[in-house]
Amino acid sequence: MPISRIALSCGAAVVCFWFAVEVRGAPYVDAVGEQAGDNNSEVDITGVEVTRDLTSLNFKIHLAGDISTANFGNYLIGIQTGPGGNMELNNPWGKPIGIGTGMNYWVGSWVNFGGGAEVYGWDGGAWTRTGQTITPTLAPDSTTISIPLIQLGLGNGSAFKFDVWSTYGAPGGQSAYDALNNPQTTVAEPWNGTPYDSAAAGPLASFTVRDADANSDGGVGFADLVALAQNYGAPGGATWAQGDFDGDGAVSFQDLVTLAQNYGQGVAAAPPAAAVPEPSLAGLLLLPFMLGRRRK
Ligand SMILES: [Ca+2]
Ligand SMILES: [Ca+2]
Ligand SMILES: [Ca+2]
Ligand SMILES: [Ca+2]
Repeated sequence: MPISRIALSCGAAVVCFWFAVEVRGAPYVDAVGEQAGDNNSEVDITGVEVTRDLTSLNFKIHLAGDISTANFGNYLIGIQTGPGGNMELNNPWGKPIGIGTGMNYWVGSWVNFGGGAEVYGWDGGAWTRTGQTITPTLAPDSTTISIPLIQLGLGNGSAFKFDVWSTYGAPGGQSAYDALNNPQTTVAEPWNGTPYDSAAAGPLASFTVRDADANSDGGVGFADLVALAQNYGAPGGATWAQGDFDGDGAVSFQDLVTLAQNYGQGVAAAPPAAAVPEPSLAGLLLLPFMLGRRRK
């Protein structure tokens, strides 16, 4: 019997304590049909999923149109990790798009010629490439850019804000046709290079990198425990989302230790009426023994 089913049915007294309120990180959703221009749905962002795995931060950018048919779209990500970012709405590709409160990293990607993505960091005076060119995973209506965490200076507990933009590569100097954090048209005529500031448009999206955060919602809680429990004992081939937190493909005691060490991080406190005790480290580590007992 999967451990999760034991936990969910409260079949064992100890496991009944393993409920906690999690901060749910729904996929980031954008309006549809509000992009600048009439029929260029390949630059109409409909949503973005952000996930992490052992080594990478993955941005899956969903578009309303087929990016492989009219494959001239450019898809950009601006990331604010802390003070000291670029506040002048410029970036390495010379597009008047940025975050007026500071942009520390900038990712530019294209989907023609097989696709590619470049990551740059702002050092206070200039943009500098970090790492090699990344090859996005392309689908008719999405492009997924997997960025090594180290290229963004991110680790366990790192929080950042971001926005995702669409535009075109040629002619140069064009502004944002769509922006994830704006349900309205960004600027009336982005082809004329009117600057676009995401900080002025509204609250930026945010994400927190957490070890053992299987479902990438920024917290380590019950849902992550369930993901691990459902795959506990897998000898190989498991993913981060399935509870393999050290990248060896197995879901084992070592992964459970990582989860236990991070359990409760980024998870909202339960309201008083529904308050239940947090699971203890010792309680979590009893999991394999309980599983063994149930299997007999
Ligand atoms: Ca949109
Ligand atoms: Ca939008
Ligand atoms: Ca989680
Ligand atoms: Ca593992």
